[in-house]
Formats: sequence, C-alpha cells, structure tokens
Amino acid sequence: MRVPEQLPLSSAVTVSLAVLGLLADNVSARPSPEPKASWVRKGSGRKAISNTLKGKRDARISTLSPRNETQASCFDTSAVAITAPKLNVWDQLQDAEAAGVVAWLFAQPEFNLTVAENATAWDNSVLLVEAIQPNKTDALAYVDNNGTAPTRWAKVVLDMRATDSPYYQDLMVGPLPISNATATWQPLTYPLTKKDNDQGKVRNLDADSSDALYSDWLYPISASVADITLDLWNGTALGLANDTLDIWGIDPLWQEDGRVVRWDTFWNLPTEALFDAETLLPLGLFFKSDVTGRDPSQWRLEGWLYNNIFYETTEAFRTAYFTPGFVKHGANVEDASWAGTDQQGAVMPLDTLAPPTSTLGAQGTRFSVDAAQKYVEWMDFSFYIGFSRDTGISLHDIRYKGERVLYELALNEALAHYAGNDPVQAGTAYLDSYYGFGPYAFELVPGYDCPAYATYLNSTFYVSETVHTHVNSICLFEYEADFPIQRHSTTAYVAATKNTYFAVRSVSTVGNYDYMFTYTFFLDGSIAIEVRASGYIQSAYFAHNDEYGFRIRDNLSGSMHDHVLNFKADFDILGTANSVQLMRNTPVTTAYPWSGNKTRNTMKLARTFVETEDQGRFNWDANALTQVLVVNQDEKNVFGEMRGYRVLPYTGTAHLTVENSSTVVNAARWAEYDVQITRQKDTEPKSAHAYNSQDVHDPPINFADFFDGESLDQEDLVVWLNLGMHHVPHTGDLPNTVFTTAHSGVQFMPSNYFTIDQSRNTVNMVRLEYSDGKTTAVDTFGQSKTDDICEADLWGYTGDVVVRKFPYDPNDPYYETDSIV
Ligand SMILES: *[C@@H]1O[C@H](CO)[C@@H](O)[C@H](O)[C@H]1NC(C)=O
Ligand SMILES: *[C@@H]1O[C@H](CO)[C@@H](O)[C@H](O)[C@H]1NC(C)=O
Ligand SMILES: *[C@@H]1O[C@H](CO)[C@@H](O)[C@H](O)[C@H]1NC(C)=O
Ligand SMILES: *[C@@H]1O[C@H](CO)[C@@H](O)[C@H](O)[C@H]1NC(C)=O
Ligand SMILES: *[C@@H]1O[C@H](CO)[C@@H](O)[C@H](O)[C@H]1NC(C)=O
Ligand SMILES: *[C@@H]1O[C@H](CO)[C@@H](O)[C@H](O)[C@H]1NC(C)=O
Ligand SMILES: *[C@@H]1O[C@H](CO)[C@@H](O)[C@H](O)[C@H]1NC(C)=O
Ligand SMILES: *[C@@H]1O[C@H](CO)[C@@H](O)[C@H](O)[C@H]1NC(C)=O
Ligand SMILES: *[C@@H]1O[C@H](CO)[C@@H](O)[C@H](O)[C@H]1NC(C)=O
Ligand SMILES: *[C@@H]1O[C@H](CO)[C@@H](O)[C@H](O)[C@H]1NC(C)=O
Ligand SMILES: *[C@@H]1O[C@H](CO)[C@@H](O)[C@H](O)[C@H]1NC(C)=O
Ligand SMILES: *[C@@H]1O[C@H](CO)[C@@H](O)[C@H](O)[C@H]1NC(C)=O
Ligand SMILES: [Cu+2]
Repeated sequence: MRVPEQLPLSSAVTVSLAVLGLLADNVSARPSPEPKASWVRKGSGRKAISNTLKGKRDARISTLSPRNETQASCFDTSAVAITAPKLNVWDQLQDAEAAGVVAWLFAQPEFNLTVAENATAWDNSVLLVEAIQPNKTDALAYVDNNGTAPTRWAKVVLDMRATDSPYYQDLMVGPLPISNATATWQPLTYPLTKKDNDQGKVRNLDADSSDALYSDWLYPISASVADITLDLWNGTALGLANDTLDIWGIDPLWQEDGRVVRWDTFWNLPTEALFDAETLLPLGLFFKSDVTGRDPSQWRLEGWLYNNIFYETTEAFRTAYFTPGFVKHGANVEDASWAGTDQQGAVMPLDTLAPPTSTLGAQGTRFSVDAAQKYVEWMDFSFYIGFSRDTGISLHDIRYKGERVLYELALNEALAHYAGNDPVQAGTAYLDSYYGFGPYAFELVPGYDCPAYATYLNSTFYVSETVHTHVNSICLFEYEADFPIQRHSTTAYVAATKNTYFAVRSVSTVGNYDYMFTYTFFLDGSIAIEVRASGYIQSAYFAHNDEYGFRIRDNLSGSMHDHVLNFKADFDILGTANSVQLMRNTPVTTAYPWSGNKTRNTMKLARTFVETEDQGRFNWDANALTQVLVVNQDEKNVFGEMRGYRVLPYTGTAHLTVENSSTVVNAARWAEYDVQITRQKDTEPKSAHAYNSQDVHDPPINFADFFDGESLDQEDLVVWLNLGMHHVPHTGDLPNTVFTTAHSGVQFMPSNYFTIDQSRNTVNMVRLEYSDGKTTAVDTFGQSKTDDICEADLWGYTGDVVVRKFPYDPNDPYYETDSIV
C-alpha cells in the first residue's frame, strides 16, 4: 500500500520517549486519551489503515447526542480493586524503561540511528522496543518459589536500511532499567530456529516499499498506461491528489532463485468519503516486476496480465489493447448501496424498539482487577494479561482454585491464505504479525464490542520513539448465557444453575479485517478461546475466477481463502510434567462370557499416549472420535484416573488446505495441522516470527524445526492449536463479513480433574419443589431475589396440567408431572 513510512503522530495519543528519557523517574506518566488510527507500518500489499479520512465526515448526521458529563453513569463498571499476588512479569515496559532503552540505543554509534521523524528509506531507525517475556524457569522461580523477579530485558527491532542489503535486526538489550554502567546488547537469536550466521538479522524486502517503489516504479508504470486506465476506468494512479485508482499487490513477495518479484494490480479508490471498501474494488489488470535490490533503475517490468492473457511487454499489451476486438471487462465501483455498512432496506417489524440488554447485577461487578499489574480474579480463576506488538493480548499463569492450568495462552500468528486465477490472489498469504495485532487493537465500542458495563483496560505499543495507548482496548465482563449450565426436573422438583461466564476480549483491525479474540472462563472450570472475523473481505476480479470463489457482484468474485490462527497453550496440569493421552471411541466386534458363542458389534475405548514429537502433529479425528487429554500421569484422582484437561473444538476449526504452499513455503508450517505438541523450551517461545514473510524459504522461525523427536512423556508440554475458517465469501459477506458465520474456537475442560462438576460451587442456582400445581419450596441457596419486576416469579411453577378426556372431564383439571425414571 501507498503509505508514508513515518506519519506525523497526534500528540494527544503519544508519549515522547525522548522527553521521558530526561525524566527517567517519571514512571507513572501516561499518554492522554483520544486515540487515532494514525500509525501504519510500511507495508507491501496489505490494505493498510489510512491516517486521513478522505472527504467530509461532518456531513453525516449523528442521531445520538454526547452524554451529559454531569449526569450519573448508568453503571458503576469498576471491578473490585485488588493487589496482584506477584508483579506481572509478562507486562509491557514502563514508559521510563522504554525511554531509557531508546536513549541508550541512540548513544551507541554502531547502530548509526536516525530518529524516526527524520529517517528516510536509507537511514537506520528503531522499529520496536518492548519487553521480552521472561524464560519460564525464571518466571516460575519467582511466581511459585518466592525467588526474585526475573531480570527484565528489552526486545529491540532495528530497521537497518543505510545499506544496499537492508535488514531487520532483533536485539536483546538490558538489563532494565538501563544504565550506562551495565547495559549490553546482543543479537536476539535464542527464539529463532534459523541460527546460522544471521545473528538475529532478517532481510528486509520492504525497505523501499513506501518511497522508491511508488515514486520510481509503480506510478511511472501506471503513467505509461494512463491512456488505457483512463479508457478502461476513467482514472489514473499517478500519486496525485486526484488519483481515483490505487496500486498494490502480493504479500509475501515472490522469492525465487535469488530474485524478488512482485505482482501488482489496480484497485478503484472508494468514491464514498467514509467507507473503507477498496478491497472490494479490484479492476483486473495485473503487472509483474522483478524488484531485486534497491536500485529502481535495475528493476524490470516482466509483463502484464489482462483477461487471463499474459503480455510480456507494455508494448505487446498496448498493441493488443488498441487492436479491434480486444475484450474489455467492467469495473468495480463503490457506492453506499452495496459497499457502505450503514443501515439500508426496510426496517424490520418492531426493530425500532429497544432490544433486550444484559446489565450488571444489583451489587455491581463480581470480579477483581489489579489494573496496574493487569491481574484478574473471577470466581475460582486468576490470571495475568500481557500484550505485545506482534500478537496483542496474551494470558499468563491461568489458575483455577489456586492451581496453575496454563502457564501461557496466546495468539502466535494468523494467516489469511488466498487462491485465485490471477497472480495477486494466488500470491497473497498475509502473515498478520508482520503488521502486528498490538498496534491495531483499537478502543472497543461499549455496548457493541463488549457489554456497556464491561471493565476496560488500556494497552500500549511502541512506534517511532513514542508510546501510544489504545484506551479501553481490552474488556473484561461477566455475561449470563442464554441457557443454564445445569438443569434437571422430576415429578417433584426442578433444579437449574445459571451459566454465568467471564470473558476477556480485544479486537484488532488488521487492514481490511477485524479479528475479535475472546477468552472465556466457565463455572465448570473450563476455558475457551474464540476468534471471530468481520470487516471487508479482500475480493478478486471476477474474470476466470469461478473455480476460486462465488460471483458476488457483476464484476466481482469473493476470493476463497483460509484463515488459520495459531495459539500457544502451555499447559501445566498440577506441575509441568504432563502427557497427552489420545482416547479413541473404537468400533469392535467382540465376544463376552455372557454372549454365548456369538460376537456383538459394539464399541470400546482405545487409549494411547503421544510418545514423542514425531507423533505430535495431527488433526481432529473424523466424527470427533478421539479425545485429546492433557494429563499428569503422576497425579491421579481417588479413583485412580489421571487428572487432566480435555482439549476440543468449541466451534469449527481449520488448518491450511494448501499443501506445501508456494506462497508461504516454510514461513507457516505451523498451519499444517489442527493440533501440534512440542516439548516446552525457552528457545521455542513462539511458533512464528513477525518477519517470516521476508524470507519464506529460510524464515527466522520455521515451526517444523521444533519437531525433533523428543519425548513427550511426562514433560513440560506446549499444545499449539489452530483455529480458523475455510472462507468462501458469498453475497452475505457484502458489505462486511459477519461475526456469526466467521468464527472458530477451541475449549479446555476438566477431565477427571475434580471428583465432581465444579459448577456445583455456585450459589446462583435454584431448586423448586412442587406438588398439586403449587410450588412448595424455593431454595435459592442464600441468594435473595430482588423485587425487580423483571425477575421471574419462582413461586409460579406448577408442573403439568391434566384434563381427563375419557371419561371426558373438562371441568376438573388436576396437576401431575410424569418422569421416566
Ligand atoms: C487508560 O488511559 C486513560 C488515558 O490516559 C486513563 O485515563 C485511564 O485511567 C487508563 N485506564 C486504566 C485502566 O489504566
Ligand atoms: C446536564 O445535566 C445536569 C443535571 O441533570 C443539568 O443541570 C445540566 O443542565 C445538563 N447540561 C446540559 C448541557 O444538558
Ligand atoms: C529532525 O530534523 C530537524 C532538522 O534537522 C531537527 O530540527 C529535528 O530536531 C529533528 N527531529 C528530531 C526528533 O530529532
Ligand atoms: C550511517 O547512516 C547514514 C544514513 O543515515 C549513512 O549515510 C552512513 O553511511 C552510515 N554510516 C555508516 C558508518 O554506516
Ligand atoms: C532465556 O533462555 C535462553 C536460553 O537459555 C537464553 O539465551 C536467554 O538469554 C534467556 N532469556 C531471558 C530473557 O532471560
Ligand atoms: C513463599 O512465601 C510464602 C509467604 O512467605 C510462604 O507461605 C510459601 O510457603 C513460600 N513458598 C515457597 C515455595 O517457598
Ligand atoms: C550515558 O552515556 C551517554 C553517551 O555517552 C551520555 O550521553 C549519557 O549522559 C549517559 N547517561 C548517564 C545517566 O550517565
Ligand atoms: C471521469 O472522471 C472525471 C474526473 O475524475 C469526471 O469529471 C468525469 O465525469 C468522469 N467521466 C465519466 C464518463 O465518468
Ligand atoms: C489531476 O491533477 C493533475 C495535476 O494537478 C492535472 O494535471 C490533471 O489534469 C488532473 N486530472 C484530472 C482528471 O482532473
Ligand atoms: C460491471 O461492468 C459492466 C461493464 O461490463 C458495467 O456496465 C457495470 O456497471 C459493472 N457493474 C457494477 C456493479 O459495477
Ligand atoms: C460354545 O461352543 C463350544 C465349542 O463349539 C461348545 O462346546 C459350547 O457348548 C458352546 N457354548 C454355548 C453356550 O453355546
Ligand atoms: C514441498 O516442496 C518442496 C519444494 O518444491 C519439495 O522438495 C518437497 O518434497 C515438497 N513436500 C511435500 C510434502 O510435498
Ligand atoms: Cu475471510
């Protein structure tokens, strides 16, 4: 995308680390509110976020007035304040820590850094300064064994572009807080599988993508066919204010035989001022460029594609174009009737009445938060929240009844792998941590993204010597499901238990898509991860694309793609020594002492363990026959069964359809299976690296290299789980994909972990006794029912009314409820 490398940043949302550096003890300084989506990473094809809204927003009429600040809020949404038992060792850097690191980096002559504000494509700059997660052994020594808090280190990414061979450099800098006397830097190589001689360097294929690529390459090429673009679409893409076309293409770039090759295509710019519909407006003309190296004069235009015909030169394309009989197809043009997301169409019956809404209980929130440490307690659960540029929120030290169940639960990478008849769709496979989930985890909309009464936390990310705060970008709330977690009824009683759950949520808008991540905790001790996608699809030009998508407009194809999102689940079931048991429902033909000499067709359980990493990569079984159980073989319950947690799909999941993808090659081996189990290692903290797309054959982290046959028998294990969807957008994805269909989830549920269901612990249950058409007892377990008129009358439970039909006795109904047992 045509995006300036460094944008002017709104002073309202940033803390200048240079200023803070002078006030190094001011650790409590906080950025002010009013976030704006102003920062964009320089990128290649990804539809990046524009920092300016073209056109007039004010013309739109608001139907809601701003709240009168002096009126009381409807809710006291603040969670109960508590003090975390330990420091959050997974938290982001304090402002002063980051400022110290930045100041120190600028003082090291070997980095030859230029401040971001003044850096060109040929200067070195600082891309990232954030906390390195402590190694697990160090964290556990502190969290479990009263050791000292682990030494803090900063991860630094430098963008080394003052060279013909630009590269990203990952550094480990510290210890923190930084001081001239003790500060050191070293290449951050231990998390990488590509160790060799690279020293934490990853080549940068995008060094010129925001500057020379457009000014010296794409616009001049576009200018050379301006007569054709005007004729086809009445528009040009020249880098001028009156452009009505845009140009961008594949991500990752083709990396073959030592060459770097791009395919780009033309897109119409949206005509409506507000709506972000460009990814719905492909125009069907593609061109290929060899952009190896940093000298645009050495780059080569290698051909054009239109209507599935390839032309090797501009001349050949031009000649064909102006030859009578040349077939021209139509354009995709935005208008609000199909590409805008505002309400349209007939209003549905009664839809103008206010819909039902969930509210807090009468006494307010029922969970506790240490906002400074991002520590949360709800019912018998507790956990810490972390946040990173690459992957947004993460959860740490998740405990239930004081025992750790998961050391870490975190998104590691997300892939959107497209396919198509044209080279741009065929060549697109976004590895979204390149753009980052952290920078795009914007403020949530209360009452829409999360209940209005939710508790909100902020998150911060580093960019260009500043730290931005996304205000209210993480929400925490309890919610009552629309079904009870338990019920049973008989002729004499009915019992039911409220299914109240707790959720942590954030939404990241990475380009055209909005990913919603929800971690949910339930009264039975189970935990779920769910991801949903909305926003604008990236669509394809319709011509010749019918094997790769539905036709969704005259000139538009929904472009088939797989979403695969990799989560790290580092289980610790009653300690770190764990195993994975597979328990399969197996059909059998078998004879029994009691079956005569006949066999019976039936089923039984077959149990095996995943012995080594060689068996550690597999898919969910057909017909859900195999249970995947993370157990501790040395921790049995009173009945001799291994205590553990079962891992299973919650809603559908997906792994990548494409085998041995030509586009991502070795950069997304993590996407190949549903479930992948490795031995936990400090040197394998993440399944992917944000710059894997820059070297797809030899990426900094090749997940397949984690699998080296190690034993998984009572070891510290990590279960890597893929969520995802095989997305073939249809007309219902216009104007936006809806969260109700694009979703995927997995859950972890106790398996013989306790001797009974833990939801029995809640007092928010009822048991009604009744006879002869009257409720005779209502047990609410000490919970007083309010006089709220909306509360159901539990004394009105009657059971079945019976009217005798033979002999017919209409005037003497009586009460009698049957039950089977
Ligand atoms: C979030 O940031 C805003 C603006 O700086 C601040 O007023 C608010 O207290 C912060 N919220 C939390 C939970 O720290
Ligand atoms: C806001 O509400 C207060 C209290 O109800 C009222 O006195 C005041 O006039 C209101 N202000 C505005 C601008 O409506
Ligand atoms: C950028 O360069 C200008 C001109 O040399 C200088 O005045 C300014 O201080 C520089 N910006 C920063 C943040 O150093
Ligand atoms: C330092 O970077 C500048 C560009 O910012 C470059 O011109 C210069 O050659 C670099 N110096 C060294 C020693 O690499
Ligand atoms: C984590 O462990 C690795 C391997 O032992 C070591 O190289 C690295 O410095 C440690 N990282 C931190 C943050 O302590
Ligand atoms: C840690 O310290 C607490 C409080 O002093 C103590 O109760 C606990 O037993 C200690 N734990 C370990 C593992 O030493
Ligand atoms: C650290 O060293 C740098 C470069 O030599 C110097 O500018 C800075 O003042 C020093 N900081 C302290 C606190 O001594
Ligand atoms: C072509 O574009 C120009 C300016 O963008 C506009 O004035 C003109 O009406 C357009 N012509 C057609 C046929 O749409
Ligand atoms: C676009 O702007 C350029 C430069 O101002 C001008 O030469 C050109 O005629 C304009 N094109 C249209 C279609 O208005
Ligand atoms: C599709 O292209 C045709 C020309 O082939 C054009 O007439 C039509 O308006 C376009 N359809 C849409 C919905 O833009
Ligand atoms: C089962 O088969 C054996 C050998 O054919 C026979 O001796 C026995 O009587 C049979 N038992 C029954 C219960 O039919
Ligand atoms: C994957 O592709 C590489 C390179 O083309 C080839 O060597 C390898 O055999 C392929 N592997 C599979 C499993 O298809
Ligand atoms: Cu999709």
